[in-house]
Amino acid sequence: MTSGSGGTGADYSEKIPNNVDLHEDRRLQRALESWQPNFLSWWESMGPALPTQDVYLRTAVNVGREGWAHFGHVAMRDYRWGIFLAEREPGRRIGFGEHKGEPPWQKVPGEYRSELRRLIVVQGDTEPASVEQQRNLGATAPSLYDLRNLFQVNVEEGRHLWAMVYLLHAYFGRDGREEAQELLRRNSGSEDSPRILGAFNEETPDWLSFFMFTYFTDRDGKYQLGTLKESAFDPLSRTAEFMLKEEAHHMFVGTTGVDRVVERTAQLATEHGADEVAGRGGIPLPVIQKYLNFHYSVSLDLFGGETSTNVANYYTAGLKGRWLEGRRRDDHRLTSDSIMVDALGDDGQIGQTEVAALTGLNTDLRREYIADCETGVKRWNRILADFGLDQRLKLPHVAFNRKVGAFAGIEATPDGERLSDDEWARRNGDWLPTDVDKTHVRSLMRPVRERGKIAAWIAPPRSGINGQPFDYDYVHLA
Ligand code: BYC
Repeated sequence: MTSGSGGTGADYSEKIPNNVDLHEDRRLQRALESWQPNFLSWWESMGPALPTQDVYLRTAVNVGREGWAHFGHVAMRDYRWGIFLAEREPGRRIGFGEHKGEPPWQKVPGEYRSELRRLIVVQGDTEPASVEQQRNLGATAPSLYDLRNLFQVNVEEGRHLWAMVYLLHAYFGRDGREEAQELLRRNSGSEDSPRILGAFNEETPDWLSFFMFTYFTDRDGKYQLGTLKESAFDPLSRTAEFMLKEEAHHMFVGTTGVDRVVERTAQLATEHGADEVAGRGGIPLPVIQKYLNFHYSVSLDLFGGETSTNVANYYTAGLKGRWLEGRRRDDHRLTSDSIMVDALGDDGQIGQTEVAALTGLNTDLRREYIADCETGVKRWNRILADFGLDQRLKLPHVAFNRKVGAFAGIEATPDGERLSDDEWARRNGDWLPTDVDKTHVRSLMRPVRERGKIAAWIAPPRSGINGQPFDYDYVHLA
């Protein structure tokens, strides 16, 4: 592994691997070293429950374009969680808002301190939350390959927590250190101290949920990190940039995971008929659709309200930009622009309304996200078409099953027709997983731990990890 802290390589001789010259700031180093055992005890008690000897994992060693990761079998508790910022971009300028054109900030400006801290805390809170949600999945992995991918996602979410904790410790003094403690205290689904955002308090009890989560919810992460990468606060921008690199694999796990479930279902449906899929140990397409509906709709909530003064303020201040801000053909200030956002009309009907572009920025980001989600649905439908099947998957309407924003107070069908509360109560089981669906899916989740073998409800992957074959010994169980 790379050693020495010159260039962009990580210094692995230190207790906390990093490329931020941590040893030059003894106070900060000591503060982070005293948080480290708390992190490890959180990992032991809330992280992956399945005991393992070692796992074939990727560890970040460099933030450059080439050769940034090292692959090898490591005991998970010895994983080197480190602090990595992407390289500083010489001559970078703030790209939007009222400070557009000024140099980015290397310190936190006093007037934006609390907003910045809040954004970092919200982002940081999601990372350990997802590890907690996925804690028990190891017990039912469909193959050693999938088990390894789960653990890869888990250790990297742990590293993303480190990324946010570094910012809190390095730039927010005492209250930053307190927030870092709180990130380990809140827990997914806890009655007393739940995680901050809705989707991160939901269960991930089975592998279909895991693949949907990594497809839809991790993809919210991609888009939110994309906006933080634009931030005028340079350390946040550089952290987000490197996190996005790791995030790509998480979405690969989701995309190909759903691919493989759909493929297996399609295979069983062609061989035995659609009605026979469940009987033959597969997951019927209507159940896949319900899981999709659920994970997509709770992920839409993660973008906040259709209109938000918070987001307008974040943008104007330069804290959070738009997705691919540099490619937008406008003035990057948006003070006199407008946008059509999804809204509930005065007549109570689902429609659109025109608002100031700044307050509509959550909608702008959500739309970028929705367009990206469509690409997944297209690829899954191509699999169905290739098998000669007529059924198709589909994203539900933006008003379906929403708990945040313009449609939080109403109910709608996946086609976007308004429903009374009574009708919703009667019919939501047609669109969202019922207890019967969940029990069936869970009953299929029997672990497969033999090299090269795979559970009956999912197709094997096209290839293995890092050039290794599918039947590689990705995980040595304890
Ligand atoms: N649940 O003004 P509004 C990831 C609150 S995922 C509960 O419309 P804003 C990952 C909101 O806080 C990416 N509460 O919201 C994925 C506000 O409260 P206050 C995570 C919610 O601020 C998988 C009020 O409702 N990163 O990385 O414009 C695995 C009014 O809302 C929710 C970020 O989210 C909700 N869903 O936008 C691992 C980036 N939504 O102020 C990791 C940082 C809203 O009235 N966060 N509320 O008390 C943000 O940019 C913004 O805080 C949000 C909300 C986009 C989340």
